[in-house]
Amino acid sequence: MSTLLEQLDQLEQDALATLHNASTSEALQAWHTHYFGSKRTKGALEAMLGLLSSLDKAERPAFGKRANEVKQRLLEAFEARKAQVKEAELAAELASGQLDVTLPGRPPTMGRLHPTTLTHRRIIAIFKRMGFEVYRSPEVETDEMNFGLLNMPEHHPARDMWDTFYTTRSGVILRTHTSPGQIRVMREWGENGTRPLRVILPGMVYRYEQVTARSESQFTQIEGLVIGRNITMADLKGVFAEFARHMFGSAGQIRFRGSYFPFTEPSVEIDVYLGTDTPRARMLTKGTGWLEISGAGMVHPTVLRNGGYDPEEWSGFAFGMGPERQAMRVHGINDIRYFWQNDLRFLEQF
Ligand code: FA5
Repeated sequence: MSTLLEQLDQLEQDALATLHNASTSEALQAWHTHYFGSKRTKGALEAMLGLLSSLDKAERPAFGKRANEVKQRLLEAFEARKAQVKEAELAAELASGQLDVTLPGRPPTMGRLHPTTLTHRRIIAIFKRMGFEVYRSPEVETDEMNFGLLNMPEHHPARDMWDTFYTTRSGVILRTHTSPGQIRVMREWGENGTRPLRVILPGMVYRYEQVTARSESQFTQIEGLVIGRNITMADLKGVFAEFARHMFGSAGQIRFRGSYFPFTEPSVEIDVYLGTDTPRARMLTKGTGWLEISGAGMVHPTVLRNGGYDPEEWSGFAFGMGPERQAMRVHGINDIRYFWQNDLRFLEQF
């Protein structure tokens, strides 16, 4: 017994002496591993405890108690030494001048809004000033909403106007335009066809079509819908002209051109003038000087009826505009593909 206790005393003395001499974090770690072991190795203290079984039963409690005292003492001494060494290391690092606290910090880089978001905000602000509310409708739509209820029953040839992304779920598609939102907002906010509406519906649309400098397969639209008792084509022209004045400035010219959409009658398309002075303008306008920015027209009676309004009593106009095309006119962007390529050199300019 006495020899084991002596060995324990000796271990304690040795340990305290080597701990005192350990002056780096690495040396401290090595010391700790030597006496207390690691995941893979047994420490010296534990090895000694293993000898407990070789003692007489009567001697075991005294040895166990002493071993615990040694363990506590060593752990406390280790923590104290660790704090001293850490402080000394920090002081040495500061003194060696490797850390220049006068160096300016790195400023965090600021994120910014996407040009499409900025354009949407600008367009929405203009329409809000004219008393429009904003309605959001889903990007994943039913065939019925996107086509059927907009006066394009199955097999209607006008469905070919939009090349559609179909999903694996029958009757579910990615919307090709924001117009299905017309039906949704009439049904949801129209109070069974009794409430006049003045809304815009912004959002992403998808078309399985050829990507060119003026056409993307994923882009945004802002739909507009006004329903009231005596709404006429003159209201459409007035609202759109007012919008264009704010968007493109008083020098910006727009024109209305007769067109066809199954859900409006009569229908028009609206162009903004880019001119033909530069190769870019000629390319984007196919040499005409005019870039199409919106489809529009008087809401078709069938569509009013599908939204819950009596076409004998109510009339309305609608439009569906392309914000990216307008941003191209406002900022002189010559290719629509820049919008969704995520090239920071482009995006950082806004
Ligand atoms: C439509 O999508 C109709 N829903 C618009 C409408 C709404 C008419 C309400 C009547 C009443 P169109 O396919 O022409 O129409 O698209 C409308 C606008 O979206 C275009 O004028 C153009 O500005 C923009 N646009 C169309 N296709 C693309 C494309 N591939 N890439 C970028 N912008 C596009």
